[in-house]
Amino acid sequence: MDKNDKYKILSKVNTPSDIKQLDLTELKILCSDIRNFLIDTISEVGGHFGGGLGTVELTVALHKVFDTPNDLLVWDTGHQAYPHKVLTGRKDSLKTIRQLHGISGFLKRNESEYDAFGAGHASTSISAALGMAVARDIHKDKKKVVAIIGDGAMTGGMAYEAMNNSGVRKSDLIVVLNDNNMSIAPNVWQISNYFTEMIAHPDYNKFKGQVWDLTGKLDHFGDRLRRIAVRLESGIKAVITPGMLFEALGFRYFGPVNGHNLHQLIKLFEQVKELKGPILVHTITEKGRGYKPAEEHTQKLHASTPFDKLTGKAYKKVGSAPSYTTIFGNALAQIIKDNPSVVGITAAMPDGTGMDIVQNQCPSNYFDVGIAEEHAVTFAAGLATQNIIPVVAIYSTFLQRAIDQIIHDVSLQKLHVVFVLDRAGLVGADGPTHHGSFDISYLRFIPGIVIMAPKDESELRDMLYTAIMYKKGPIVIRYPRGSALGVTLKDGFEQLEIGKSEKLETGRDVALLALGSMVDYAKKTIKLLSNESVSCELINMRFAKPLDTQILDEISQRFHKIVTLEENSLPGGFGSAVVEYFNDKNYKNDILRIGLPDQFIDHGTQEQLHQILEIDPEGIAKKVKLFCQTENQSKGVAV
Ligand SMILES: Cc1ncc(C[n+]2csc(CCOP(=O)(O)OP(=O)(O)O)c2C)c(N)n1
Repeated sequence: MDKNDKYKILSKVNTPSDIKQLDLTELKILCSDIRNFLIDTISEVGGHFGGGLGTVELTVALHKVFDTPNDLLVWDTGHQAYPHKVLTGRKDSLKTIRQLHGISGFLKRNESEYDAFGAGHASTSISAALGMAVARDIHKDKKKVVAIIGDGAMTGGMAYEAMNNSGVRKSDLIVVLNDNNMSIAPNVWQISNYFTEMIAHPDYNKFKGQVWDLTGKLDHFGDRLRRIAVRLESGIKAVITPGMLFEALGFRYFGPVNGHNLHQLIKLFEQVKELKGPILVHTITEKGRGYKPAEEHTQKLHASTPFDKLTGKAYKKVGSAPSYTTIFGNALAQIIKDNPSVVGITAAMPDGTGMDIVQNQCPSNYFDVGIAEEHAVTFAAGLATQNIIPVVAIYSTFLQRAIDQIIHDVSLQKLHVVFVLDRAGLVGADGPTHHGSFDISYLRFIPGIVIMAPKDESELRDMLYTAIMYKKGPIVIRYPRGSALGVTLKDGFEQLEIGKSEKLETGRDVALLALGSMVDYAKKTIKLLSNESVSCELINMRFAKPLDTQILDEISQRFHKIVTLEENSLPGGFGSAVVEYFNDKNYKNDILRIGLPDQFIDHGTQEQLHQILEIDPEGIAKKVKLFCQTENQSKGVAV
């Protein structure tokens, strides 16, 4: 079938100006086209899926009513903005999404003038939108600012900080709460339960009609009418209006509206567009809407690798080893069964972190705190004061949120909290917002903290056990995204000595000090270099802090040339720690630091990115060979 026949209206739409003249019937066909286009494209190339299917009508209504890009749409998190990408000049490039040199899976200011604010981490939109609204007021401009935030992102504290500040400032700002009752997993938003009960209540539905008549069509009498309405109905209203919370924060609340009813959405946005002050529009949508397998999927197909369009099932990669995530989840569940004072904590990522295994096997030792990394850490600190051993599993990139909590609430008080950082290193398709490039740098300066990285999944199990047995304070394990190496696992666990490395190969010309995922790459590098007659010693360092200073002293004596290898940003990383130590000891060795460069790294597969950055075995071999051939490098060269 010709593409133009298949997407009848979408084929004629490239930018929001193309939808301004469309009537409701045509707009409805456009929505259906966008859905089919998303299903056709994302089933082939993979990507975030369910969120976008749920925001089709919302996106069309917003671009129909608002004058984008002059009016500013600020999407939270970003994975639900695929329909926005389709309508804003990126229809043809959607098939490149999340691929090397293709468009981003999230919002990106330098990708489109319609992306008013970059996103990837949750709960930022209201703060950014308020900043834009205040700037507009300073410039005496007229543009509208709209933040679109999901109910999952609403579990993040920053959203409330921003709402409180908006209520106080009273700038004109519209917040659309896209409530699909789902985060990635079912949402843990207490307010959402409240909404659900209230919305279903017959008294509420009867009453809502009356209040809406009085307050919904606000003109310049609106405030007065609203006050009267509130006074008249205060008894009932205090009990049953879902908007109470938002109104207490200074927002006028409109809703809940059916977020798939295009007519209702357009009418409502046209009305609230002209209102003053902070407005909250509460839309109820369904994640995965219009695609049966997604609607029925427990996670509403939040994201997927390429999948079969008929069944919604992802095509399976054959023969890959279990992921580090699964190995971790199983190991933690095994440990909890022997020691019930150990608990697992996730910040809205049960499946992503492997904590779903603990949830299934040891439900009373499992806590999902919502998208609230800061809270997760201090909650863990509280547990630790009462002789519970909390294991907090958070992606490296999201733990960035909680640095002060790690310093002030955990480390300063020497509380025994185990931090498990999945996705440490380059994550691939999610790109710069999600790479776990910085955790060694943002943790290493904290006094007393222990930071480990396993060379394979068996060592991950031992490190988890070691961390749980440690008892003396905060202890961190970082490991990469994806399949582990497929090594044989033993049944039990071994407790490792803190700060002790492991010598894996003895060599003559150069010492490779490798951490975590880089140990396996170093082994492959050594094979490549053996053909070039370069003989390498290999140390699995295991600890970025404390360093194994005994082995460093020994290596400094035996080798002039030393290479550090890590999958962390070079500034402040493991290699920097080694260089600091050598400098403090006045050792004069040549040190080459290999790791992630001091830049934000775009998206692509992990393999592609490693290759481009020359941190794959071939790239490392090239660098090490050159280093060995060069005399008298200055100390701590980074490449
Ligand atoms: C700070 C942070 N923690 C965790 C995540 C991972 N994450 C991505 S989307 C998502 C759920 C978002 O739910 P919601 O805002 O309701 O959007 P929906 O997917 O339902 O459209 C989570 C937890 C994130 N992006 N940012």
